[in-house]
Amino acid sequence: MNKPLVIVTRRLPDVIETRMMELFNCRLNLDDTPMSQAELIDAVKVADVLVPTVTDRIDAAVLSHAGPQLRLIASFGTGVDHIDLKTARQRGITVTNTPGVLTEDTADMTMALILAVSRRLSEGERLVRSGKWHGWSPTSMLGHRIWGKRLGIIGMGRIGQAVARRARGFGLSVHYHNRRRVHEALETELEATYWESLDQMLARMDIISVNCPHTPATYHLLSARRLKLLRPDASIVNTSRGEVIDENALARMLGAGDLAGAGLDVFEHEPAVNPKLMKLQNVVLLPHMGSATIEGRIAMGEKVLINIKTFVDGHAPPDRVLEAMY
Ligand code: 8YV
Repeated sequence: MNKPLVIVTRRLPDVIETRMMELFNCRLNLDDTPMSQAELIDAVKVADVLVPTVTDRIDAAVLSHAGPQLRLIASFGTGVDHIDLKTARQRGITVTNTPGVLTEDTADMTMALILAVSRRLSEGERLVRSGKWHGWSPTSMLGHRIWGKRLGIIGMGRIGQAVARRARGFGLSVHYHNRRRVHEALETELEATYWESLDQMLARMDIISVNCPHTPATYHLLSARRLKLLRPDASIVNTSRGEVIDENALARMLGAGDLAGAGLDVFEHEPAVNPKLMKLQNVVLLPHMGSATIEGRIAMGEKVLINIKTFVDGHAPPDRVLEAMY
């Protein structure tokens, strides 16, 4: 491929866009609003390489319009649930992502949410900003100690492991459920206890952290039935994908006091947030910012550049995504 046409759906860090324009015939979406389906269809008709983000739904309908020149979808992000991998494979389109470089930032955000929910940080800040704080009292703004509590991690991939390492420093005991048990040396290093049964783990934890990808198998993994297994004093944080939790059931339980709290960085229908969640005090709501660091975004962009460059030079890109991984 000679100077392939690369269409980038959202604005990326300046340094990445500059390099992208040096290397490729690059078309940027200058107004940075998420592309409509019609715009995505126009893009796949002409692009040799598409660089989408989580806000672009690259489904079978969009891909059915792809011209034969579209050979690579180099996604800017780790999660690939917005891309129909099967249809891409059937059409001979390679898909890449950006794993590894947002692990630590997302794990930091997970810990931030655990602390924010347990120690009521958002509520406290709202109180101060409201002007209604009348000073210290022995009984006000009491949260829950996290030291000595049990953390159940759902999904012990890179991010789950990074959460586990941090959690030990906060005095949490680490438990996990995963499709496959991790190897013994890693389990020992993380001091993590494996639960083959998700149901049994849920019933025993103080805090649950969702760190698995969204796939057909994990859609509503935390269903209404499973959420009811949690203890009423338990809380839940999610820095993965909203679809892993039945958000309506979660909102109902939080509203009824059947769960202590939740910290959510992701939602089922982003950017829409369930209005029931909006009304609750015991919920911390963040705008999908788990990986939002300057360093992380540049590293993600560099990965996208390497994936495209390697591919157009005729080699296997380092971060090729295969359906079998999900
Ligand atoms: C990214 C994410 O920023 O990488 C992911 O899977 O969820 C985010 O943190 C986003 O996907 C960018 O496309």
